[in-house]
Amino acid sequence: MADPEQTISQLHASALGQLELADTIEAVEAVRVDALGRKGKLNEISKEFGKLTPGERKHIGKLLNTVKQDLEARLEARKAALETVALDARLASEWIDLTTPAPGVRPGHLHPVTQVQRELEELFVSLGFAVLDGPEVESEYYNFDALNIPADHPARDMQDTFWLKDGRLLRTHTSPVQVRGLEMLGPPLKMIAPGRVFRNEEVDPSHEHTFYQLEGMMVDRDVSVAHLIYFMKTLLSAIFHREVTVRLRPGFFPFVEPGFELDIQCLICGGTGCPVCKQSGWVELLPCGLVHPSVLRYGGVDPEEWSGFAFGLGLTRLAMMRYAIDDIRLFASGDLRFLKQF
Ligand code: FA5
Repeated sequence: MADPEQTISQLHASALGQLELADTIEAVEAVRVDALGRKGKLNEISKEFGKLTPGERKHIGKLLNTVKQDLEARLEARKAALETVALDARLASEWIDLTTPAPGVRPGHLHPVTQVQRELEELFVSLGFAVLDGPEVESEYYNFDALNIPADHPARDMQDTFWLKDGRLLRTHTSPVQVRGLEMLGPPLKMIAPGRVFRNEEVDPSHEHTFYQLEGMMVDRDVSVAHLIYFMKTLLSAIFHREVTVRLRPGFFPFVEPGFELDIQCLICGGTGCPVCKQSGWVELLPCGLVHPSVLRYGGVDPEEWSGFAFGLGLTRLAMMRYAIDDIRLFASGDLRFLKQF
């Protein structure tokens, strides 16, 4: 064995040199394993003790222990120093100034169509109407057949839609809730059913493929067109808070008899003609009529005893008129500059 004392002090010096350079906790640990680990350099020396005289063994053993203790202490000190540096850096980067005023809360708000819908719901609830919901994915039966629109009826072409592979469809109007409501609640009945509807049609400033309607229906004894007109007028004055010019003209829908179209004078152009009213000065808003006896029968109601009116308000169009919005596509555009105005 070469001079063990010299070897030990060389190893000591070399370990201290490496420790000086170690600038991470992992690097310090590597120095420890290299010098003091089970297979470390200082332990290798102990293996050679057999070759020493008892006197040398005692002396070298003591030296080895002192060096080990010294290294142990310095390794710990270096590790602690590095941990403090790491903690300081973390604290500096994650520092939060609790005295800084919080950024203002930026609350969202209801979509303009929802606002109009909620107002109408409140109005109709105050008039004793129930608010019903219907499925957006509807059966052909409720969307068409039960509304007196059999498969070969031309009225189906006016409401082309999106079909599912299983034969169901995205409802083209809220009218299916008429029959669902009759089945569920029976007469006498006053209900509205707001909701989203879908049509496979060309999109333009006044037509969307996805829009909102609000269905209304009242079934009781001796319900007449007079009731219908009263509720239509109440609805319009509640929404517009002012006189609006309307016109009532005959309209055909297989599920009402007689049927009407209630149009409102275009509030975008004041009736002079614009892209929203297609230059006609009028906007179709509120088709309505007296519930067809066949529909009452589909709903399990005897038309000899009961009669009713129904209407299908174009809710998205109403919101356009209410807020003078000249393009229906803005509603679903997700453009915050547009939405923030309401
Ligand atoms: C219907 O959907 C009937 N179910 C309404 C009805 C109910 C009549 C009860 C009688 C009794 P229509 O297809 O006309 O009818 O649509 C009703 C309203 O929805 C229209 O007056 C219009 O305001 C609105 N509307 C129709 N198509 C679109 C569209 N593509 N984009 C936006 N609004 C539309």
